[in-house]
Formats: sequence, C-alpha cells, structure tokens
Amino acid sequence: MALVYGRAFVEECSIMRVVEAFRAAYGASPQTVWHAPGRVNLIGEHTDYNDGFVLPFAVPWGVTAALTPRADGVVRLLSLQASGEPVTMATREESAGWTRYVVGVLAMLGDRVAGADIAIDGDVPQGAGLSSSAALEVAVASALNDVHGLGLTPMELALLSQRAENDFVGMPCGIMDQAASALSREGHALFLDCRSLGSRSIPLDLAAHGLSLLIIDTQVHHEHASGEYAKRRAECESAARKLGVPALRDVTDLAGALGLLQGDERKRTEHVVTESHRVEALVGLLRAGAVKEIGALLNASHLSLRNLFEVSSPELDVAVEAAVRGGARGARMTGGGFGGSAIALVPVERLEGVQESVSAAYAERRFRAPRFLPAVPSQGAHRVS
Ligand code: GAF
Repeated sequence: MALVYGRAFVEECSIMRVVEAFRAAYGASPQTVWHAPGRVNLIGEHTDYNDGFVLPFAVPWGVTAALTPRADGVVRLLSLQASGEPVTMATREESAGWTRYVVGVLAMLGDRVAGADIAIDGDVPQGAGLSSSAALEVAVASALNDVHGLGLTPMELALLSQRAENDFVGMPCGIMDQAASALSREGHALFLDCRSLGSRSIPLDLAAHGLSLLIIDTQVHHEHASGEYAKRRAECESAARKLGVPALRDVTDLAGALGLLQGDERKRTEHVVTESHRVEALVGLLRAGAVKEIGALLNASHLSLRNLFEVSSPELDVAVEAAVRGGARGARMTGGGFGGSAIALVPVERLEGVQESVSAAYAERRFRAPRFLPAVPSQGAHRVS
C-alpha cells in the first residue's frame, strides 16, 4: 500500500520548495506566495461560452506562485517543472509555452503592474484536462493583485485570467476554469451562472453518502483539441444568430429552435440547452440531499457530449462504459474533451472494482493504462505565505 500524504503536508512542501527556489534565483525572499487550484467539472460542459450554467469544483492540485514586484518593466520567471535558469523578458514581449499564461496576465493588468520576479511550482497532473493553465493564471493574478493592492475581486481576477487566455494565448475558452480556480470553496461545488456571473457554493459531501468521485485520466490528449473547441464555439454562436437570440442560453422553446436548424448546429444546440438544464436538475438533487440520484444526469451528459456535441473520444467512452459496468452510479467525460479525463461517481466499496474494470477494458483495447485520482472538492485561490 502506497504511503499517502495529507494535502496540507503536500501544500506545505510546495511552499517551502518554491520559496527556496525563489531565494536561490533572486537572492531574497518573495513578498507573497499564492496557491490556485486546477478544477474538475461535475456537470455543465460547453455551456459556459453559451451563457449557461456550470458546476465545477477545485481539485487538490494546483500552482503555487512566489512573487515580488519590480519597477523596471522586466519579468523574470522560474518554474520548478522546467529545467534551467529563470526566463527573463520584458512584460509585453512575445513569449512561448507556459510563460505565455503569465505574461498574458501581466499584459492584461497593463500599467497597473510594471514587472515581477516570479517562481512557480505546479502539481496539476499534466494533460489530464484539469486546467493547469487556469491555475497558473489565477495564482499569478492573485499574487499581483495582493502585492499591488489592486483590490480586484476573485471574479474580476478570473475574468482577467480568461482574457489573458483568449487574447494572449489565443484559446477562446469560457469563464468556467478560471472561476472555479478563483472562487471554489473546500467541500463545495461552484454553481455558476455564466451570464450574470452570480455564483453559489453548493455543499458536496460525497463521503457522507458513502460515495467517491473518481477521476479517470485517459493520459491521451488529441492534438486537434483546441481547433475543434474553437469550431464548436463558432457553431454555437452561428446557431444563436440564426435563432435571433443573444446566446443559446436564451432558447426557451427547444423543439421550435431545433426545427429552425440543421446538421451540426442543430445537434450542438440540443446539447447546450439540455446540458444547462441538467446542471440545474443536479443542483436541485444536491440541495435535496439526493446525492445518490445524480448518476443518471452524469450518464445523460456523457451521451449528449458524445452524440450531439461530438467532443468525446474512444478512450473517454471506454472509461465511462467500463466504470458504469464496474459499479459506478454514473460517469461522464469532463472538461473540453478529445482526451483528458472522465469522472465516475462510485460507492466507496466499489472503488477497486471500478478501477479494475476500466483498466481491463483499456488493456483489452491496447490503450495506454489510465491513471486514477480522487476528486476531493478543495479550496480556491488563497494566500499561503
Ligand atoms: C475548457 C474551457 F476552457 C472551458 O471554458 C469550458 O468551455 C470547457 O472546456 C468545456 O465545458 O475547459
């Protein structure tokens, strides 16, 4: 049996590591240290950029950012996950790879921030679709907000981080990932209205119901994912224009709307409208304490994402089917799709059986072995030192 360390201990180690690296690289202690988590989405997929509802929560893994401001327009960046010396750049300079997310946040803050020395430590499983990029953006934005006394709210930090990703990185994402990272509360899911940006924390005590939410990381990430994401978003926007509504959120007569659309736009619309309703239905069940009943909604969400929105993959479909066969009460792909992770709602006594069922199904198809992670609803961005 592997030794499992508590989250507080792991976070403490990360803080010590990143502060030590900061001191070694820049010769002084950081002025502030912030931690921001990745996320998993319980339900409400591809609804955020359609002004609909989502229900994500923060995961126990994230990015820790140690930071001291500079006044000379220079940004020095060091990542414990990248080897070598700190990367030095002017704030507005073009950058590549992981540094784009940081420089994007600085660019969005404009004249309010001149420069910074930054060290980063991250433990979000890479390629698992758990939003390591949102964690990085929100950790840096929160640290800058703190040291410069900008007074931005968590939602304003999330919006700024989203804009960095849209305008600087070129990924036309919605607000879900950054909002989950900035606003989540330990032991809760975040019910977010992506139009009004109003949110509620919904208690999510799965253990009290003898349940666990298992992340099944397919360890597959398809190259075409970001192109397909942009295509789906454009299809939704085009459908909304044809229907004469500001966003698919505004469709009230689904049957009537479907009668006016054809092909892919018809399918995308049906998914978005029904998925947003599923979020509200799932929140209703959680509020009523009927946690065991949410499985059917997870299954329906997956079928809709597979058949109507067409963002699943063979690895995700096999994970979902094998998890349910192995005793999960429900399962679905989570996040943007085309690889990444699925989630399964599993009675604790079936955890081993579900993992065996998924592993066996993967081995049979000669897929790369999946990785299993516990999805524990964790705290959103917070100052750690
Ligand atoms: C990605 C995006 F970044 C989110 O904004 C959201 O659209 C999600 O895919 C799909 O629900 O994670």
